[in-house]
Amino acid sequence: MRPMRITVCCTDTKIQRWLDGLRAALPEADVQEWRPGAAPADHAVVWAPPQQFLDEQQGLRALFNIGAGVDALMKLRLPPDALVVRLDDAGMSVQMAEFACHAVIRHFRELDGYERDVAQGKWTFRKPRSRADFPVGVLGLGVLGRRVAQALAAFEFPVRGWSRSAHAVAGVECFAGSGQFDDFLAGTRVLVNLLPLTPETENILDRRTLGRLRPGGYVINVARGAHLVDADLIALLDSGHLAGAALDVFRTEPLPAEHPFWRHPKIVVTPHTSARTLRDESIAQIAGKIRALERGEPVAGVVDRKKGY
Ligand code: NDP
Ligand code: OXD
Repeated sequence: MRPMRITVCCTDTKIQRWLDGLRAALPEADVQEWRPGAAPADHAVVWAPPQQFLDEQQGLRALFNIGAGVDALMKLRLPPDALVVRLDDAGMSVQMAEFACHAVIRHFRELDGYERDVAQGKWTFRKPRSRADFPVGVLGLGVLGRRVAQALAAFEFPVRGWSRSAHAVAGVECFAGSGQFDDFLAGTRVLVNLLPLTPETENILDRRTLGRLRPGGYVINVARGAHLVDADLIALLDSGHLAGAALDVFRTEPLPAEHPFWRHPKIVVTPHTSARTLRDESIAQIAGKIRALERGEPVAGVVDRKKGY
């Protein structure tokens, strides 16, 4: 019997480290970087593969995405019977919680203002603000959103969350479905976006929805750039309805040099770094799932192709 074949097709410049790690974790498998015309593999480990890869590898049993978001993959023609498996935390949720809490607290405690004051040699105080005036709303209560909501609740912010189906999360007021979206928004001042990008959620952060946030709203987008209508955000910042935004993801990445987000005084930009894929954790998770699938067992993190996440 031939050994199990695993093909790796990803844009990471350090692909050799993925190959070495997978070979060490699955010594029984034949692990190779994909090249056009390569032999059919059983499992694939991918990030942003070309369509040619998928067309040639129609017999795959599973496609392991080395990220949590599968939006780029779902736009391609996939092998019909392959399971699509996303990274299931693998060290991302704690990073996302750190990043989101930092962004919320920096805004709430006016740390940017203090930094400006100190740069001018000023020893000044601002009036302490009340957490009750800064309810935080988390869009998406999945692997990452739930962890973020709980971390913010631990800082005693009033926290609400919105998802497609109903959830119960301790310390979080939960809303579900389009029928409760406006109520969720109306009680939110600081919005953290952790939705997957699907046809239903694309452009969801527009003039109408952001306009429903409480006055002085703050937007933290750590999910995907295409959730946000850029011009609508800028209009609401300039009108004063929104106080600011922390943006980690963009429609075009890297963010083009001429994009107004770079220089807007109320926007903080980071380069898609809120929760990085951790190679060792990811390889361990993928190797464990490949072994489980080979034993005929179910695995977590399988994408529902109809829902798109
Ligand atoms: P999950 O799939 O675990 O969770 C998605 C959540 O969104 C679920 O609660 C789901 O609801 C909800 N949701 C999906 N569609 C809708 C809808 N139409 N209306 C209301 N709620 C909806 O994803 P993760 O938490 O793991 O990740 C979220 C996203 O974060 C990823 O898709 C990716 O785009 C982004 N990301 C960004 C990173 C970065 O570095 N900036 C790093 C990693 C991920 P329900 O629970 O009912 O299904
Ligand atoms: C992801 C990402 O989806 O890094 O994992 O954005």
